Amino acid sequence: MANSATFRIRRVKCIDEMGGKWREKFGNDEIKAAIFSADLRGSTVNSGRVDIYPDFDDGDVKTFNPPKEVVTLDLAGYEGEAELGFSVILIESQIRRGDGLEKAWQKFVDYYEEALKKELSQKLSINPDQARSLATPKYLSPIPQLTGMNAGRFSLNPASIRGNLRVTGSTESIAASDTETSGENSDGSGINLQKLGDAFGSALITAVALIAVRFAGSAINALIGWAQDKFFPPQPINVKFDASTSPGNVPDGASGVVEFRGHGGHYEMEWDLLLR
Ligand SMILES: [Ca+2]
Ligand SMILES: [Ca+2]
Repeated sequence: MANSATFRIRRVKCIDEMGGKWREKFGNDEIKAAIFSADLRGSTVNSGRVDIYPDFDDGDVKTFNPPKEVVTLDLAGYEGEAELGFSVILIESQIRRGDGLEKAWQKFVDYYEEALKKELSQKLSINPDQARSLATPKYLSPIPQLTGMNAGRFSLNPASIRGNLRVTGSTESIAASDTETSGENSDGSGINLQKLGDAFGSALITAVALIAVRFAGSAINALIGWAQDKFFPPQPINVKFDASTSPGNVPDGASGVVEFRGHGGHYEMEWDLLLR
């Protein structure tokens, strides 16, 4: 069973250096990247500036072998079809760098917390602090069956078992109660943990989309205004994958290429998601 998903950069290609022909002739691009995301237990993650390559010219490709590991997300024992989102920012910075990345990160966190609060209050009537206290390690794990007749983890409908602590008078409820951490917040007794995981996932997808919209196109100037370094508009990556894929593998569909355009430049980044 996979415990985590790690976003990795496989390679970055400079299709067109930033600026016009004069800048391209006399200078090269010093490229870094930053990735924002959040895990299935409600923790936001920020890679900070990740060095890619300091001297890109047209056509240059920086390949990481093995791929460069950037951020790792806790899957909380989830084994179903998962969806995670990543906000990827490409940055060109040479001598000076400003606080644009820190401000972009704060925006991302604000969007995430706002979306999470809304999801939780509408669907579960709890707040983010309560949600995080319930999101214990592996809280989304399928619950093993206790009886011989139903031996095998998925002998009953997993969706009805997983984390549904309201079911009573059945083997599911016994199994569910047994996995609840003792001394847990008492609000936990009525919470569907699958819905809790869904709320964290939805808030993440919303935050990734909002940061892309907020800083798309000309609005990127707002971000550049904060920074000495140059930002490409943040690109959203949403990836759906089978979280039951064996650890050590990249699940089907959990890889791709994302493009960045801005400041007269054009780059592409090949990425994947490794489960562990
Ligand atoms: Ca150019
Ligand atoms: Ca050049």
